[in-house]
Amino acid sequence: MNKRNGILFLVLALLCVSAAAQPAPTCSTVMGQELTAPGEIPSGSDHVLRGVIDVREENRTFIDYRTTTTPTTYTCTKRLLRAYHGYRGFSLDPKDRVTPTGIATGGPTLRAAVGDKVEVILFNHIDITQFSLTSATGHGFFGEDCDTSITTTGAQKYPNRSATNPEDFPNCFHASNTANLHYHGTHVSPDGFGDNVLVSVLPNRNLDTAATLKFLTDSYSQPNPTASVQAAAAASLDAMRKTANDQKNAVLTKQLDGVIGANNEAKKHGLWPQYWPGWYPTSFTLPVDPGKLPSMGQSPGTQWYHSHQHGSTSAQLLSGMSGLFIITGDYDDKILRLGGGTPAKPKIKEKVMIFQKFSDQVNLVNSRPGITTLIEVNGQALPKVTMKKGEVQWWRMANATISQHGEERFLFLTKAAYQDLVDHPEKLKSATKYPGNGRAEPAEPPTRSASEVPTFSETANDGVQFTWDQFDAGKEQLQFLLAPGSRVDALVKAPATEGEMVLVAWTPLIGPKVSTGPPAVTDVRNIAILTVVVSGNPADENTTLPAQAAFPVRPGFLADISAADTNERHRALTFSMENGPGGRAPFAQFKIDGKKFQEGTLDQIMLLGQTEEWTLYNTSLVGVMHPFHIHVNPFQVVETYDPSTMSAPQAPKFPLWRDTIPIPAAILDPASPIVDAQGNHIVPGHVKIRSRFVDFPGTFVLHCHILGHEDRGMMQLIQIIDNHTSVKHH
Ligand SMILES: [Cu+2]
Repeated sequence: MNKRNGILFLVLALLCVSAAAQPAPTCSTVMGQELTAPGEIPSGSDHVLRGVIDVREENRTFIDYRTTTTPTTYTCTKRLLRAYHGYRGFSLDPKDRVTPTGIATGGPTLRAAVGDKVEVILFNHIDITQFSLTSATGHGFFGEDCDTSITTTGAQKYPNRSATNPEDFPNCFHASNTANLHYHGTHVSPDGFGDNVLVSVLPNRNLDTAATLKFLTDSYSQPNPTASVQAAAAASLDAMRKTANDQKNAVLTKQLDGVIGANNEAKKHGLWPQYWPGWYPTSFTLPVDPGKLPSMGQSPGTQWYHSHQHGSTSAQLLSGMSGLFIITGDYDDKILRLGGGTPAKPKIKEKVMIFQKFSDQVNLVNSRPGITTLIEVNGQALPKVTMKKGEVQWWRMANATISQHGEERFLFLTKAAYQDLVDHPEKLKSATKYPGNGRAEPAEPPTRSASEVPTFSETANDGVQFTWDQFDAGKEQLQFLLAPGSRVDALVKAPATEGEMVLVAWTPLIGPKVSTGPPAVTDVRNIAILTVVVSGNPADENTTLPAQAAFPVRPGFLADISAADTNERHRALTFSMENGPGGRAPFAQFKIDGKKFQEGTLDQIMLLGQTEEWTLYNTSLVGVMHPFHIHVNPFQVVETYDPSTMSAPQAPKFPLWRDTIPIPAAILDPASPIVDAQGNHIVPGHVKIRSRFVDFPGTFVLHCHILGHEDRGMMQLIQIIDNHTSVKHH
């Protein structure tokens, strides 16, 4: 399965968009090659997905587009990155490895059906001498619990604390060597060995990995292994502490004392231990449709997984610690029959794509100026997708970047229009308008038509399928919107004429001023994702979009939630970005309801089985749309208000199910009575959502999916509690 391992030494000059006289460095990362799918860990014939994800650091290459050189150039960069190495089965044998080495790329694609069991063992073998030993526990063992970075002159650049910029633990970048797994888009328990993001798997290079692998493999066949697995973890943490003490590593010994103490404290209160000694076994079943509202099943669709260690989610995703999780069911069964094929032998081509950016930066503050990391696809830079004239392919795309804009327009440009923007970058900038309301109106993309570029007919958002009416109303569009954390499935139809087109993430310039908003893109090459080459007549390829009879039927558990269903249970949450020195985003304070994430405090408590309506406000001015994400249960978006484009809130004709929704940014309006923390009169943007908090009581989080915001506090700890009890009083 190591398809890309052998494809080395690509000459970057293959890409005719790059300037002349390029150096031709050798690079393990392929550029301009036909897109290939990541290696997969599928379910077995017994409906159990068994796999190992091993976190290790490795020197890996990726491709940057560099604007500091003359001429500007694509550059192969080699950095020490942490990575998810994937293995089929409970194995660490290289013959079972499905992920490449040496190339910056995501983890393996997990593929399981609704109803299947998922058993994935996570190992953390990160070398703590390579990645800063910042505290996972925040007990002040090091004097500085946050990751630090220095300027080129040696001054401390991060944290750069002041009265308005406290950067207090745990809401600062930290614990970059500690890992876990979040199964984003799954409807499973957030507790125990489920989709539990409240565990921290510590790096443990001294682990007897073979013995641990055997122990965990055996545990999966035990009827009730929790107690023995927890006992083994406690013994393993004691062994880690003893080793640290024997090696006279006082700092690590002290940290492990804190870890063991925290776990003992949790145990005393009947809570799940937070800290794990370099390993963690996941075990959950993807629930089938129970056919009984308000209970829900697992939506078949394009889900994904990623690291969710608070303080390091952004750095770890930039390292590549994310992968696709394709959950199959009736949805894909129907779509794979398009054009007369079968799911086993489809005529329609299914392309899975994970969009990632790569960087080794410790945190978001010390990014190297002049280098903008490209959005790579499946670890490939500017890959090529070949299509026949009029062919319809099925693209399943997950946005694993940590984009600072909150949402982007993904659209195709003709090669000629793209080249024109390469040659005339001033056209991007001069077209941007600043209406003076705290937002910018970015340049419109060049005009294009369905006869020139591929169209998108979306079949699902965030791994939740559309109804026929939703699909039919939104067919053959020239763009789709995609936020970090979100997914889009679309039937992509090639134009009837031959040619080459470039998919771009259109965010040329956003923000009140370039200097204070999120990083502006001034060169179209920094937002190019892939090229489509259309050539030849279709022979056996699918060329059809589905008719109603062929379209998958949305499961009953995804029935629309009405206002009456919520029974007047309303909440309002406000996402704010309070600017620090200079108003620059890296020093802003990221809050929900005026507070940063607080350990030990539940900010929202919902009752199991209840349906609620929440209004999510965004008071941020610099054009940033915070993508709201909540674990466990998807929600339906029933109202949107973007004050810069709407005179009143709008209800969608067909409310979409999502698990991540960007909240439109605020605008300045002197007549508004609403005043933000900086004293500006503003009109906030908002979305209204409805959700059923069903099936799984437990403790989990909601947060902004711009993960640099989450790491610094834009997150809440929440709980669903079961209000059924055996207590009687009569
Ligand atoms: Cu945010």
